[in-house]
Amino acid sequence: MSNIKKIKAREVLDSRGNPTVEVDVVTENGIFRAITHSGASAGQHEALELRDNDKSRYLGKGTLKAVENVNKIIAPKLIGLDPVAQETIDNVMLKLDGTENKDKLGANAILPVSMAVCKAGAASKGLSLYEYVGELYGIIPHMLPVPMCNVINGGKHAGQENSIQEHMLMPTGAKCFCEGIRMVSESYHHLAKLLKEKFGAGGVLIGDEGGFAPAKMTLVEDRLEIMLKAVENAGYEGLIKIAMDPASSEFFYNGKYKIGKKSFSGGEMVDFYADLCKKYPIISIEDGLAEDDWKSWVLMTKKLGAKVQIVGDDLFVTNTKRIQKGIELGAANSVLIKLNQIGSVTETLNSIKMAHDQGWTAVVSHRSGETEDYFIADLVVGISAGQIKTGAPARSDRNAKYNQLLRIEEELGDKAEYPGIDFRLDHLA
Ligand code: 2PG
Ligand code: MG
Repeated sequence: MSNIKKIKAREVLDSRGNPTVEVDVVTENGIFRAITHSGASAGQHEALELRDNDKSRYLGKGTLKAVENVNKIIAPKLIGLDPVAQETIDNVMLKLDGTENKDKLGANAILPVSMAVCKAGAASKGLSLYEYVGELYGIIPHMLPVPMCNVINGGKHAGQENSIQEHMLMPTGAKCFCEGIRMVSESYHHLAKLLKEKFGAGGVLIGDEGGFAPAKMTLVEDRLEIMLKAVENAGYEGLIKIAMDPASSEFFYNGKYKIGKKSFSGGEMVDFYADLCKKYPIISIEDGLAEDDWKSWVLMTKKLGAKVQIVGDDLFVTNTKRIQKGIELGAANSVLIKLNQIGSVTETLNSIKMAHDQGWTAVVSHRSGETEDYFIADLVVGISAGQIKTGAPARSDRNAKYNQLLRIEEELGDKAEYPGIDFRLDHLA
């Protein structure tokens, strides 16, 4: 038995230079550390991210209250517990909070404790984190994910209003994860060259997720075309497909979607995507519609769902209540999974289970504000999700995840699988 001896939280910085919460859980096996992440295009229905709102520190974004909630309220209740009791420990924290949206303690207090406990639990059992997550989820994991690499950043991640947020490459034609990440990395460098030729240094400015943010390229068609040209120049035509996350709640005003100077109804947005899918090899669209525009989601799933993965992010916020509603309505066929949207490991696993039981896919995701913590890499393998979205293959906050996946693939050796173009098949569930 190596029960929890000590829990200590502190304020550290994330990839955007904003404060976030780091937690150490100490057991006889050592110190287990986790850091929570933070969104910019956050959904309205997410669990609460507690900020100090003290304008004299970090422009109001300080996290000292959340740190104090860990050190003074959560820690005393967890000392002495066995870290392998993940569900019990998460439930203790949920009870301590007692609100629907973690309004009292903050998801940014509860989640890093939950993640650090999970790492301590893995060590107690002598397992790698992905193996232990597999045990919690009830499977023996061996599936590496197809990465969704966001090589052109827009919207809130690039300081641009009314624009599509994420333009991603998915190396579905690779034979294994390490080949996939190499294909995307090479394409990324070819993209840099093309953008520099076109726009000079301004073309290779970087957004929050490590992708380029060419401000002058206002048309989505132009952005997709230059990405495909980069893929072709790298020699991978046909082997890399496209995924998009418009993050459309960010440009939805009074019932209308506004992209640049154009204005669309929900139905017109669906037609806009249908048209893009005819022209380009798009295989996945996330948040094509706004977080409460259920009717248009249903329409889009009916129209495009057979061919295209329709992923709900702000729509579902990793919350089983909203996923259940989506299943009943037929509003999507995939759920984006973000730990801090719901705020504990157990609840995250429950959301994944609900999606998988329905035959839907689950895409494990980073946030735009990330850190060196690569928990999601182990999570995605542990649940055999088959897809991860964690930014461009650039910047250490993003590559920390890809690098951990390379290590896991090496550890799995011959047992490692890579779904490639079959990433949507039911057997992944
Ligand atoms: C998204 C995410 C991550 P953010 O919209 O899917 O890419 O962005 O973390 O800013 O919500
Ligand atoms: Mg999103």
